[in-house]
Amino acid sequence: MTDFFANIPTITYEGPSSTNEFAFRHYNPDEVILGKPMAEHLRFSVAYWHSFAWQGGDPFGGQTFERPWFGDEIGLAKLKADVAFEMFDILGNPFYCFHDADVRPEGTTFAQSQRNLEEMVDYLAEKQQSHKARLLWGTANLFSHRRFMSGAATNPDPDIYAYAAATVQANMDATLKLGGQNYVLWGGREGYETLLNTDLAAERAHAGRFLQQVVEYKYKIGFKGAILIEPKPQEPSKHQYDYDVATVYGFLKDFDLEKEVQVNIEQGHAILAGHSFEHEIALATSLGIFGSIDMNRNDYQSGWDTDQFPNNHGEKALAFYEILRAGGYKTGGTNFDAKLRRQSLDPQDLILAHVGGMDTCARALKAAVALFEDGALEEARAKRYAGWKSPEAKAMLSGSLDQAAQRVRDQGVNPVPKSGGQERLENLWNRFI
Ligand code: XLS
Ligand code: NI
Ligand code: NI
Repeated sequence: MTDFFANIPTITYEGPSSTNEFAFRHYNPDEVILGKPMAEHLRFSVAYWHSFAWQGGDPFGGQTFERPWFGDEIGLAKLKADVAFEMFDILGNPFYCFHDADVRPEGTTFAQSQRNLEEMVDYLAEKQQSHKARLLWGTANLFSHRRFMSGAATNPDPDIYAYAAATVQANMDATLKLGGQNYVLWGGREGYETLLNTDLAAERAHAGRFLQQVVEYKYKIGFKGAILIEPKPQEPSKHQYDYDVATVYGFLKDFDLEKEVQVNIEQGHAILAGHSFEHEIALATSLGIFGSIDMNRNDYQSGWDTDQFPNNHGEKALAFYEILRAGGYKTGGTNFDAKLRRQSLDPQDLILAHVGGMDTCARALKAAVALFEDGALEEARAKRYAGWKSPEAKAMLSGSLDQAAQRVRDQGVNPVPKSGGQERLENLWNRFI
């Protein structure tokens, strides 16, 4: 045991009226709703990078956090893992996620970085033996080191493509070894700063081939989890190729990967793309590519990815409603891709941030479940489209444009506009929040 979280108790459910800061008021992991425990609906995960690797810097200032594990030695990386699993025990989150760079010191050569990763993967495997948290997904950091400044798979330099391939291979091996349920690719620098120096067609083709190679490698090593792309429109690149769910779907279709790859949708990225979180989830579920979510909250004024912990359950309820409608997560989960504000220096801030985030999501889930069980919203939706059940309506879709038009010419179809009833449904929705 380290003393980092000294005096912080294990967090348990005490119910909505509890005033104990170190307790859940809504997240009750064992409570069965819609036939399964809340923990299985939510599948919470902690992001190693924000909680344990990030040092508190922003574009105008550097490190604010002082953690006993900061530094480039393997012993410190192990201390970091010790503290991480202590936090997972305190919170009871069933999952965690990491990039290679979060868990191991960077070596001076690829071989040394890989040895460091392997040593840390063995250490994390031991931790998983003696603690409950498991790996939701692994991923490679292909964006922080200066070698990746012009991209990874989309880099103009083929040597970087090779380096990215070796890095992803090592991370997929690590994910397999730790029993990870998904492997994520977020292409932060797979994009461009200026079209003036960019061969867009070549970069896109390389990104497509790279993803095919990742899928081929998945089968080669027998990884049974899902491969997930995490869309984001920009930041750090001016323009990122995996802009949003619709763009990713077109890309997957283009490279015959739409049955092989799904998406990991992040709230803040949806906002940056000019969408709502629930829009991105609904689109992905309708396309059959929904995988997992990165849960956070974006600042609506700042215009960048602020990765705040969620604290507005009404906002998240719509997202969970879409996930419920689609039948819930399969391999995915609710990963807190969220970080403290840089002034939140104390160990307890890390715990309280997650407690609040988990409670916000649990409350959102409960609202979504209640609305779902009530059924009135789905009834109204079904009623709105009921006309499409008629044989003439169905026939239009299998026939030609001319046949569809004929109904107007021959039968004198004269449509009567009907109310969409939005405010009524908004009132209904509000009853459950
Ligand atoms: C950055 C991304 C990143 C991915 C993992 O904006 O959200 O944290 O989730 O590489
Ligand atoms: Ni993310
Ligand atoms: Ni993000």
